[in-house]
Amino acid sequence: MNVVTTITGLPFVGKTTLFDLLTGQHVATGTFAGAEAETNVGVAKVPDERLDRLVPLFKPKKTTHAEITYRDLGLAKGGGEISTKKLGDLRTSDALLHVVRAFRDPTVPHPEGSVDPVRDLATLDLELVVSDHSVVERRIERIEPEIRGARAGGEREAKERERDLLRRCLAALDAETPLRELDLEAEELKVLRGYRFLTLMPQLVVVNLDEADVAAPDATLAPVRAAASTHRSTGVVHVCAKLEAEIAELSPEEATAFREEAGLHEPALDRVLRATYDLLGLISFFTVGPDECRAWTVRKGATAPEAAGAIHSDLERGFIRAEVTKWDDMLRAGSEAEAKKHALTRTIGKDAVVNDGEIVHVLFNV
Ligand SMILES: Nc1nc2c(ncn2[C@@H]2O[C@H](COP(=O)(O)OP(=O)(O)O)[C@@H](O)[C@H]2O)c(=O)[nH]1
Ligand SMILES: [Mg+2]
Repeated sequence: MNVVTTITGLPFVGKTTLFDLLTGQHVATGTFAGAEAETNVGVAKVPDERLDRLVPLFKPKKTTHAEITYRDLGLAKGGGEISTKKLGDLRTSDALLHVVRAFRDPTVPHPEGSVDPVRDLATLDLELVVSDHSVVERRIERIEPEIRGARAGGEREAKERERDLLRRCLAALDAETPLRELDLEAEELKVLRGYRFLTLMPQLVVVNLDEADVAAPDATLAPVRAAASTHRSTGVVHVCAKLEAEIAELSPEEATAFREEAGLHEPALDRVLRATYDLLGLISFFTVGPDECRAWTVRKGATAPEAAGAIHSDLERGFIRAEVTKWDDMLRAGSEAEAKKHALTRTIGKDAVVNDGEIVHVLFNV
């Protein structure tokens, strides 16, 4: 599956800097007029040590990591206001990555006049609530005549149920509660997903730290974590986009030395990508062979045919069975033949679930 994450946040918080880091692009960052105007799209490779360790075993011609598509939407209309059209553009995402500024740099203007990540988080969250609120209001207005016009019976009842559900949403939004806080049945969730509500989307809050705080980030992070923890499907990670951008220019050896000195234990981008995976409930499985070793993305709980469908629709349509081996069992066995010999490979049918880190070989017939 192709996961689309949209980067949001107030102007000049480091969205484009982070976008460039994630996607390896070089879109201009800065505080000049127009820096916020464009929408940028790029792809990030999801780092996966497991896949990297399988490569020497199979010596494939090609290695393909899983990917996440990132979009960088400048939200500013000017004067710190957020453009309504851009808010609408957010609706086509699977998740939102919300950058909040915690770096102090006095040369970078702040639309609110001071650095306060908790306030900024609330400001943008409120924008999202307001945007969803207007969608719900409009839909309720339109659904009433539809109910009157519908034939009595199933059709009318379905519309009435939808209206009642939308009224529940309206009440939540009136109380400034994001829709992901509602306890929803699977069927209700399906109806609401169709509206692509912004407050229903998982949100990863990325705190963009000051260079001086990277070694001891907890004091800055604690209040943001406390604010975010009141919402479901909301994660918090930290980066220092500026430092990471500087590190990205170094050789691997220099980068490692720099990280150690600065007290950065792990590349921040790995953390962001992994957190996005966790937040969306995604897992990776692998296919291996002499042509290609590759990581694929599916939702947790995907069945073997669904996983096969991520590779190609023919594999799902003609699915017979799959042979699965845990990646580390394969590594220990040394080859597919040895893994089979030691009973490390099992055969699964169409109702079985594929797990994170499994190597999957699909047998199919179309
Ligand atoms: N000091 C400091 N400056 C940063 C950091 N991240 C971004 N900036 C600067 O903030 C300005 C705005 O960054 P940009 O990525 O264009 O922000 P955007 O408007 O949210 O896309 C640029 O001048 C960046 O160099 C950071 O972590 N620390
Ligand atoms: Mg920008």
